[in-house]
Amino acid sequence: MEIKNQLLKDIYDLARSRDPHKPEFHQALKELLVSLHPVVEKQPQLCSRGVLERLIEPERLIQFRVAWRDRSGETRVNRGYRVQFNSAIGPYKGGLRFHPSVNSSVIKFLGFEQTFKNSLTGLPLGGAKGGADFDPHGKSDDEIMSFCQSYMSELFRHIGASTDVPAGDIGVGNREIGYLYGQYCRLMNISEGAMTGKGIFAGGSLLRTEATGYGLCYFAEEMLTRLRQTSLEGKKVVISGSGNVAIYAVEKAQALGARVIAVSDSDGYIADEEGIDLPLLKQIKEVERLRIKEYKQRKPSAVYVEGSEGIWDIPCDVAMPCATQNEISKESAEKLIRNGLIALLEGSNMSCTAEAVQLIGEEDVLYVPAKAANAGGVAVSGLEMAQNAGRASWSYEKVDRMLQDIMCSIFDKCLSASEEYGARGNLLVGANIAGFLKVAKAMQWQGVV
Ligand code: NDP
Ligand code: 2IT
Repeated sequence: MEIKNQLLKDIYDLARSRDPHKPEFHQALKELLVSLHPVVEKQPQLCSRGVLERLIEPERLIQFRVAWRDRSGETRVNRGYRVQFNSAIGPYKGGLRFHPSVNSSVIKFLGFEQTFKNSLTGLPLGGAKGGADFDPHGKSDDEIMSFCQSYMSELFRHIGASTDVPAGDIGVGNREIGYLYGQYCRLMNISEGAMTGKGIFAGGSLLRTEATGYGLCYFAEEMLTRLRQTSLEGKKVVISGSGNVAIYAVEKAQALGARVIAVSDSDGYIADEEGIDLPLLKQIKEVERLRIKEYKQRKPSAVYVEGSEGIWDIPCDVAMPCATQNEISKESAEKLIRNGLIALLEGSNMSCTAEAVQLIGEEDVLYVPAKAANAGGVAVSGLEMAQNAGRASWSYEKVDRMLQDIMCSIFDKCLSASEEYGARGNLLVGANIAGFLKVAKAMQWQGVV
């Protein structure tokens, strides 16, 4: 993938010279800039007033110490982050990730991507991301609570219902949101929706837990119907990961008649030709918080293989990576294509390496980048914010209908932008352009700030 336009090349070089050691951020930036070539040619005025220079620079990047005490009374210190990337179209919005791989490059790429994803939802949400290099694996419940409280003891001064609204991501689920939000309310003497993904009994929205995985499948169904005159019914689907996004992608794909034959975690993968046993998966992952290997113990007919990348060797019609960034290498993409892949939808943010994206783009495979495919999670977060602001609580059916409408409208926006800018059916180009246009127009309209 080459950046063709000189202005866009200069922007990329500027970002790299300013932040030479942020490879994930460079990757996400390059992927966007490559797609913007026709916009710069057609509407150069959209890039005047330094819109691109401003867009690549976060409005604020906060880094802080998180000190906490482990179960043996030892003091531990982690590094916390929040990047408030862009507020041109609404309050900063994006998840928190607790994982040892978190660093400022990962947080910046995630916050950058979030800006365009949130734009695609059609809701008034700016872009943000945060987290810490804390590893929740093997920690006791008390340790998790202690860490969350310490993390929020700094973050609380930077967030608020109309300022910045965090949510979950890798390693941050309903339990962690509870501890984080509890500490926020205590410190602020306020009980308002400054976070999403809250418990249903504390202002949370029905369907937020399921939203990302369900949204991914709603997008897949719409795309397969409109572009291939088929559906998920009867398709063989491989879904990586076994966390929040993966579990609810399995649930909705199965409900739509697909046969989901594999899931994974960072140690290895399970292949189950009979179709993944969803109640068993939920019991192991959500209730008992065990490794995916345990599935084989309880269902001996399944196969367990060490190493997570091997999951892409399994022939399938639809691939839904739902674990982490760059989980699909060029080699994995080659295997998927050779095995007859029809569609790949990114549930995880930036699932594919740049080489994998390039390769898939050369084939007749439907490819949906994360900013479009996994936008259902943040979309329902936006609906949670609307409910909180209106002191309302909507039914499951209402939120589900709205989620379906939002995912179908994101598909429409991607397809129309791809047509308008000369790349019909290229949903990567369409998502990047449609996401960018709204943010750029909002920034132009507000002047140089
Ligand atoms: P969870 O923490 O619930 O689950 C993450 C899953 O991915 C686990 O199975 C985990 O395995 C696996 N995983 C994490 N890191 C790696 C790695 N380095 N290599 C292999 N496997 C890994 O997170 P979510 O399900 O919430 O998030 C998954 C992806 O979806 C992320 O990319 C996230 O950014 C994205 N996303 C999440 C949204 C949400 O609402 N939660 C919304 C939109 C996107 P293990 O337990 O072994 O670490
Ligand atoms: O990557 C994402 O979109 C998320 N982790 C969800 C963000 C949110 O604010 O719900």
